[in-house]
Amino acid sequence: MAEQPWTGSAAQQRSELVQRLRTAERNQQPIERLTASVPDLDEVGAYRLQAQLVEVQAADESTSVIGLKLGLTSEAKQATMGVHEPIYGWLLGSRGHRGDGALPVARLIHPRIEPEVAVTLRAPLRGSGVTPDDIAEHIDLVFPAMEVIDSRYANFRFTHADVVADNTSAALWVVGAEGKKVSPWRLRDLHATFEKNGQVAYTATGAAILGDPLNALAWLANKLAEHGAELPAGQIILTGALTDAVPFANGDEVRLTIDDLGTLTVRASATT
Ligand code: OOG
Ligand code: MG
Repeated sequence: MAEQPWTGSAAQQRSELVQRLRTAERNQQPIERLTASVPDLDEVGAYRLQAQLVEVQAADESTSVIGLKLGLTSEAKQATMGVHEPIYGWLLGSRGHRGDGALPVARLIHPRIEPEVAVTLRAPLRGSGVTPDDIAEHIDLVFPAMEVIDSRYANFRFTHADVVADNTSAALWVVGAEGKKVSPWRLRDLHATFEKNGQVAYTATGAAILGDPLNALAWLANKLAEHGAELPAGQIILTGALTDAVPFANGDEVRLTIDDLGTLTVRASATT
């Protein structure tokens, strides 16, 4: 039997919006934010577009989701991007690596890189009502990490719904080769130094992340529960940038040093 006309057109509109983002990425051609043409795109609709976009990306790259990321969990990021609410997205196996090395930026639109803390959990955690205490009990390892973001929107200009649909600007990720066992209650006090080409760009402590990375992870568990999902065990979870991002062009080298966690150094490379 034929689909209800309205069902068909809603699904069709979703596919068309996902294709806009995917085409922008493939052609390195930024687009106008989706909400300019679909002003009623809401949070639920945006996370649905995100899931569909990630499915298409994973299929195109014969890869799968290997982790999760939080975004806009620091005051610095929220102020710069003009969106005052945390967001989450997905990390693909084909788009990152462990340890120091080169990150391929040649196929990106306007890459920026930001310092992060990553964790893995020892057991899955399902919301709702998850507290920072619950998160602390579940954390296994902690890593220094970085994320290359590359909004598919012109000039990184977007609303909350737009950036969610764009898988939260996710492009590339890198996580330290070795995780450390750190008291979860120390995360907020860890001091981070983020350098670009030998100059300190920013410093921050873990408290920059919603007061404590444990708060950000609790938010994530509870938000995932709204969408029928859980925090997975063993997967990488980026807790959101500690500071603003910096432009990351071919030849740039950035280094992140975090108390107790060590150093991570990457450079932008034109080769893929
Ligand atoms: C959105 C993604 C933000 C973070 O760590 O705060 C993010 C953006 O800034 O384009 O990943
Ligand atoms: Mg990030």
